[in-house]
Amino acid sequence: MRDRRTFLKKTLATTSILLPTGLTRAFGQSQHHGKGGKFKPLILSTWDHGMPANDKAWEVLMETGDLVSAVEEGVKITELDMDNLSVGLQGLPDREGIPTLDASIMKGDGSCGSVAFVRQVRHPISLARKVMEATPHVLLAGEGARQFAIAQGFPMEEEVLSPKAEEAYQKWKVESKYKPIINIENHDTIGMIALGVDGKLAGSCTTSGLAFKMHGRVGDSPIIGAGLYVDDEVGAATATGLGESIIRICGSFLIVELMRQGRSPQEACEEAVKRLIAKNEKDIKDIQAGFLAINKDGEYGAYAVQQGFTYAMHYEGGKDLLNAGYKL
Ligand code: SD4
Repeated sequence: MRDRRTFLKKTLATTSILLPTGLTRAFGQSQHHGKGGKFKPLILSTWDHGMPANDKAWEVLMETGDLVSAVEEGVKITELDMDNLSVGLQGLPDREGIPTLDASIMKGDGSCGSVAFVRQVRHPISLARKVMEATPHVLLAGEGARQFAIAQGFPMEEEVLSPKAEEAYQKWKVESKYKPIINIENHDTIGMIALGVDGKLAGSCTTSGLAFKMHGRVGDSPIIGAGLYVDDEVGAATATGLGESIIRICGSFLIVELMRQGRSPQEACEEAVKRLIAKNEKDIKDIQAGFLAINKDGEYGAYAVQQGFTYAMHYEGGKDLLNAGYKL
């Protein structure tokens, strides 16, 4: 067996220095992984593409101080990334060949908005923000979400698959096997959580969901409490991976509640992974799911079911791409 303990130890080694302003700064790439590291402000995102998304979010945060705009603008970078096949309209389509998108956004005061099963909208995260700010609702889905987008002046994109998505879809159609199994090595959904210097929190999550899913399938990403949860009193969490397994345990809400009861972000993510494994035991070998969490003190954590979950972090004075610990 691979030496998981050593791996985790490396991931959890921590050193940071508390500055008098309440800001903390880390020195050196490997010195601040995992619990104990304290950063304010702090932005965390899922997967490698979290790096450019964090750059944008950081820039917006520094320019405007607006955490919600930071987490919106950050993930919009990923929604436009033509190499990303799990976020945005260029993502892999459902089994009918149609890309359908899910997204959510949340502030630590409980305001939130999301869209599910939405078509032709280039930036579902911005539509989710509109749901939060311009309607009395939390979640709009399908045709209603599209009509709301039109009413709000969002341009409607043509439903043409990106060349990469078209190629993958044609290959899939040869056998047309419906197996809602996520590619363990290659997820791309982006979840972003951010802590401002004032201790306020916000988060965003956006995805095209599972490749070749059933038409109408909605994952965890637009479900507040599953793919994303943010509470200024405690902290924030976001999820990536097989949405069904994450919804089953209300993953992000669970992590925030565990932190409320005193667990560190790292401990809370590990407990959520344990719970997820227990509730999805039958298929667990084929499931990947990963969680990210921060608390209001600027501590953070990450953990996944399987090896391979990376996350990006941006803080005062630096940024890193890190490997999360894993259970199996
Ligand atoms: C979903 N959680 O729709 C998303 C997929 C994902 O990396 O995270 N892929 O189930």
